[in-house]
Amino acid sequence: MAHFSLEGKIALVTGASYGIGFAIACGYAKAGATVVFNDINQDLVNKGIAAYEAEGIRAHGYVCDVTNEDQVNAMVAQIEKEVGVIDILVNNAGIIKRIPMHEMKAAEFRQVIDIDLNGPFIVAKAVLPSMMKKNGGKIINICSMMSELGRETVSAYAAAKGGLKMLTRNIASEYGEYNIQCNGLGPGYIATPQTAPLREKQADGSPHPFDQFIIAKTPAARWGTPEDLVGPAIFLASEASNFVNGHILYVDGGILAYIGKQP
Ligand code: NAP
Ligand code: GCO
Repeated sequence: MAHFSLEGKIALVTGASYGIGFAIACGYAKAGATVVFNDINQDLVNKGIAAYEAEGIRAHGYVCDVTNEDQVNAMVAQIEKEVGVIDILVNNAGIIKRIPMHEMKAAEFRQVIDIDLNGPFIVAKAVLPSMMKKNGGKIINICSMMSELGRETVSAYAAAKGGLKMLTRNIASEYGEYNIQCNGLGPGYIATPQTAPLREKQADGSPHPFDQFIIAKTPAARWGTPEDLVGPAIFLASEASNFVNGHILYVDGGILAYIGKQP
């Protein structure tokens, strides 16, 4: 359907050598977009390019740390020169540090905020001028359950993702008149390298307690997969969402709606 087509569009997905970003970028390519991605070092970029090729996708990869404004500005200029003006930005790159707040160093807190909140600001700021000039664009920020909820050990991540929710709403507010839509995608608990520690089997082979906890908290009674995010991500990147702005689309199997199964 034309509404959901990304034909002729150029999409930059940050931190997309693997994981959620990679799945979204593959979905965008299959919907017709030209895929551009960055990652933190050449090794990851090379691995990413090979992974896209294995999917039959010719992706453009760049080494760029999203927290470094000079690197980001140089990357966007290089993309515009080599590929074209970016139509769709997905701020996906992110980290998490699971440390009890009273034990977390300020430098560790700052690092999470820098990558998960300052990074999306820097990259969105870099792509806005061209989107404003062509009077159109899509910015999609990868938020989280922690944009709404807290839990033990993730103070920095929750602060960053809560801030990212409001940055999303502010970009929507400030740039809607340029036909730029900025929305958030809020994944639930997704099986990727980032959550692997929460799913590791116990020494006796039993499931990780957190694994069981998430199953009980999710009406769908399963972890999400990166592929569960692809359709919603295409929706937010396509013309089908041209009047959706400042919205956080949670793709969580129902976690936020559910008190949880009685033990
Ligand atoms: P992941 O597997 O850890 O992948 C994150 C990617 O971002 C990696 O390629 C990572 O590179 C890259 N990255 C980290 N710091 C970067 C920087 N400074 N500049 C550029 N790239 C950088 O994570 P994921 O599970 O796919 O998550 C992707 C996004 O979804 C994150 O924003 C995460 O917070 C969010 N999210 C994840 C879940 C979940 O359950 N998995 C749920 C909700 C939201 P390295 O390999 O070098 O670290
Ligand atoms: C955690 C998890 C979560 C997920 C995701 C949930 O430790 O609680 O890593 O934060 O990554 O953000 O939406």
